[in-house]
Amino acid sequence: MNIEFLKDHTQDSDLKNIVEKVIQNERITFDEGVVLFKKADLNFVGTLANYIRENLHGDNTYFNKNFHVEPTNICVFDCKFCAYSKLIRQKGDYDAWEMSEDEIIEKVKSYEGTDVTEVHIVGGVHPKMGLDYFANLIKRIKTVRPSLHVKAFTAVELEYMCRKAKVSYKEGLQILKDHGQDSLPGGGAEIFDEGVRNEICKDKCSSDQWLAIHQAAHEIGMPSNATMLYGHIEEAEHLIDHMNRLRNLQDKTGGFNTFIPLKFRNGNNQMSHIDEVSVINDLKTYAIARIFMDNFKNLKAYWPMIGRDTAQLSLNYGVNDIDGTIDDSTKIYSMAGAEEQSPSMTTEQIVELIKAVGRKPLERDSVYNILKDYSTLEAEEA
Ligand code: V47
Ligand code: SF4
Repeated sequence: MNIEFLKDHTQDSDLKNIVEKVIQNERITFDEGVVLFKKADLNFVGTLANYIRENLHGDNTYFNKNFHVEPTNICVFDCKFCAYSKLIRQKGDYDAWEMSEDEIIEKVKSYEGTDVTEVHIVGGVHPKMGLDYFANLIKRIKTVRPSLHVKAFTAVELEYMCRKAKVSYKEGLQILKDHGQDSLPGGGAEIFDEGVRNEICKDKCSSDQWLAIHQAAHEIGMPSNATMLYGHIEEAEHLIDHMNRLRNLQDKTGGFNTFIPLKFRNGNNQMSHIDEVSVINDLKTYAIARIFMDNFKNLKAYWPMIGRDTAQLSLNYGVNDIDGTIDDSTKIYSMAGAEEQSPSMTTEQIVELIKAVGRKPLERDSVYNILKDYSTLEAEEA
C-alpha cells in the first residue's frame, strides 16, 4: 500500500485528514494522535510512518558500536516494573552488585584494539555513588580512551546526584561535561502522566524534573535521547501526552537525538500480572511515534528488548535506527524477561539483519554522523 492509495481509499474523515496532513508535511495534533491509536489499523499507520521515514532517511538504517556498563543494581527507588531492584529488596543483597572504579576502568580497557565508539553507562541509584565519584570515573575513562563517547546517567540518576551534591541541574551537568561526559541516554522517562507515574514509579524523579534535566543538558550543549515505557497500564491519551511533552521540549531546544519507545516486559517484577502487548501493538506504537514526533529526526528500536525479528520488522514502521552491536552484560532487561538474555550482535549480523529487509546499513557515531557505509561490503569485510 502507498500513501496515495490511502488518500484515495480512506473513508473515515479524521483519518483522511491525517493522511493529507502527512502528505503536506504538517504536524498532527494531540487529538489526531489519539485517533491513530483508537481508529487506525497497522497497515494505515505503517504506510504513513514508512512514507515519513523514507522522506527523512530513504533506506538509511543506522547502528553504532557500543558497550554497556552498569556500575550497580543497588537502587534507592522502587519502580514497580523494575526486575532487579525488587530482587534486592526481597532477598537481601544476594543479587546485588557494585563495580569498583578499577573494575569499570578494566572493562573499558578490555575494548582496547576494538572499534567501539561509545560507552553507555546506566545503573541503579546507589546511595553512596555521587557526583564526585562519577565525575572522577568519567575523567579516568577519558584518560584511558579519549575518543570514546560517554553517554551516561538517566535523569533519575542525575536528579539524585545533583540533589545530594546540592547543586543545580545545570551546575551538576556542567561538572560532568567538564570531566568528559558527552551526552545523556533517554531512560527514566517512563510515562509522564502524573497519575500513571504515581502508580508505576512514584518515588523517583518527577516528569517535570526529567524534562528540566534534559532541557538543562541541551542548554549547556549536551545532546540526549528520550524513551517511553509502553504496554502496561497506560492508555492512548497517556502515550500521546508523553510524546507531546517531548515534542514541545524539542521545539524549544532541538537537543534530542532520538526517541526510543521501550516495550514493558513483565518478568520478575511487581507488574508481572500485566500481560505483555503483541508485536502488532509494538509496530503500531513505533509507527504512531514516527508520525507524531515530527521534530525528532531518529526513531530507535532497542533490539535487545523487543528481539531481533521485531526490530527488523520495525524498519518498515518508521524506525531508522537499531542501536548498536551492543556488547551488553547489563541485567535490567534480561531480568525483566527481555527477548535477548545476553545481547550482542556482531557487525556482520547487524548488517545482514538490515540488508535482509532491503535497507541500507550505516555505522553512525553517537550523534548520527555516518562513519561507514556497509551496504556494499561483503559479509567477511563487515
Ligand atoms: O527507564 C526497566 C526501562 C530504561 C523494564 O538512550 C524496562 O540510547 C521494559 O533508557 N520492561 C532504561 N523496560 C534503559 C534506557 C535505554 C535503553 C537503551 C538505549 C537508551 C539510549 C536508553 O529501561 C528505564 C525503563 O524504562 N525498563 N525495566 C521492564 N521491565
Ligand atoms: Fe531504580 Fe531505575 Fe530500577 Fe527504578 S528502573 S528501581 S530507578 S534501577
